[in-house]
Order: sequence, then C-alpha cells, then structure tokens
Amino acid sequence: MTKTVLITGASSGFGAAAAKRFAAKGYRLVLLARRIDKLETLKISLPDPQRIFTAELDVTESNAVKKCFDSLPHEFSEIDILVNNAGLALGIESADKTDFCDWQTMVDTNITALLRVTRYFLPGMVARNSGHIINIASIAGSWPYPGGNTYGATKAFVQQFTRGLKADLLGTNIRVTEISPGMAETEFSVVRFKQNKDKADKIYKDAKPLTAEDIAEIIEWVTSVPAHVNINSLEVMPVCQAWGPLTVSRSE
Ligand code: NDP
Ligand code: 8X3
Repeated sequence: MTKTVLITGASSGFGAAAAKRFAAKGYRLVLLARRIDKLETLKISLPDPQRIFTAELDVTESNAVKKCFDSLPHEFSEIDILVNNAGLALGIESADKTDFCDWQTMVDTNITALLRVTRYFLPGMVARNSGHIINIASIAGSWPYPGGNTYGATKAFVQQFTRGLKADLLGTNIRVTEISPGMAETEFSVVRFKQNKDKADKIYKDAKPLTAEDIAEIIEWVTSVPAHVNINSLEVMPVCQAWGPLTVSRSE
C-alpha cells in the first residue's frame, strides 16, 4: 500500500529535498510551509502531482494547524512517516544581547510546533500500530558554540524528546529517529542572518558543507531499513567541520 509522508517545512532546504526523494519513490506526500508559492512550484516539478497535497501553514499557529490537519483529504489523512523538519535559528548574538522575540520564535517553532504536530498524529499511529517519526535536530543540540544559546537548547530538546518518544512507544511497531546535521547550505543562514545574504554566504565560503540532498538521502534511508530496525540517532557533519577545543579565559 502507498505510504503517506508528511513533511513540515517543505518549501526549501532539507524538507524540499526530502519531498523530491520520497516522491521519486512513489510515496504520497503532504507538504507544509508558510510559502505556498514555493510548495506549488515544487509540487508541479514532482513526478505525480496528484499524489501530493500542499497547504500553506505556519506550524506555530495552533488553531491553523488543527484546522489544516482536521481537513486533510481522506487519502492523505493517515500519516505513515512524519518528518518534523520545520525549524530555524535566528541571530548569533550572545545571550545578553539577543532579541528575546527571536528566542521566543525559535522555541515556538523548533519545540512547541514540533510537539503539536507530533501529538496530533501520534494517536493514529499507535491505533494502527505503525508509523515513523523523524525529528530534525542539529549538532548544535549536542555541541554548544558562542551565539548558539537558545537555538542549540531547542535542538537538545528535540534530541531528548525523541528518546522519550522511543521509550514511550516500546511495545509498538512505531519507529522514532532523530537526525542531527552539521553545517548544511540551505536557506538556514539567510534566515539566521535575517536575509543578509553576504553574511550567510561567508558561513559556507571556501568550505564544502552538506547539501540538502545529503540529508534527504539519510531521511529516506532511515525509513528503508528493515521494519524491526530503529535508527535512534544520527549525527552528520561535512568532512570539513569538527569540534573546536575547550577555551579558557585567562587573566594577563
Ligand atoms: P531552510 O531555511 O532552507 O528550511 C526551513 C524550512 O522550515 C522552510 O521550509 C520553512 O518554510 C520552514 N519553516 C520555518 N518556520 C516555519 C513555520 N513557522 N511554519 C512552517 N514552516 C516553517 O533550512 P534547513 O532546510 O536547513 O532547515 C531544516 C531543519 O534543519 C531546521 O529544523 C533546522 O534547524 C535544521 N538544521 C539545519 C542545519 C543547516 O545547517 N542547514 C543543520 C542542522 C539542522 P517557510 O519559510 O516557507 O514557512
Ligand atoms: C545548524 C548547524 O552548527 O549552524 O543547526 O548550528 S549550526
């Protein structure tokens, strides 16, 4: 039977690349994001647009999320694979200088919205005793860096919540996976630097970052292993990235 994949944040980056990959494999897709124009362009570029349902949705809007999910067309309403991908970093200032609204937006999007979407579809998965939830976290959830404060903390939440889900779902056939990518060139930095393309480009200058397609391949792969195998967690960096040494502030 054709499986249905729901991807939040499918208008660019990992989400759009994952949509292309799942579409090429013949899955039915529910693609969500705020930029519906991008979703529509993506939809018509995919092999079988009738198998794709798109909706303009801000995942931080709780009423809109419920309305959207309650009104999914019947053939798209049972979600087999949920890719909780919508997310963002805003700013890279130290915690004392940051804009509090940016922190709130990251918490609302990366944590609260991920919980909302998961909580909506999980009971159906449990009732059917089948499903796969894939949460996109980040290396920033495990490895702190200056200015990563709240962004990293939201992704640490995603990592730990995924483990909690796995514990709760023991005894069911539902799989739960957390993927923590490192530096990947998508719209991520343009968003983080509030549309300052020069600043965003500097992040990737003279480096070979991960691509959206690299992560999409991994997202699809974790769903393709035998049904009794659960990939709990994957941390992925480009070869050109690694941790820095611990630092010490010394007096003269
Ligand atoms: P992009 O900025 O290219 O994609 C982010 C996606 O999230 C877009 O489709 C955007 O759609 C969507 N989104 C953001 N806010 C909302 C919202 N409120 N409602 C609905 N959709 C929303 O970045 P990436 O593809 O890189 O990011 C995808 C995920 O991967 C994020 O969770 C990010 O934190 C994570 N990540 C990224 C890394 C990187 O280096 N690129 C590394 C590690 C993790 P729209 O604006 O149309 O709503
Ligand atoms: C994105 C990776 O290192 O910019 O989650 O935080 S990083």
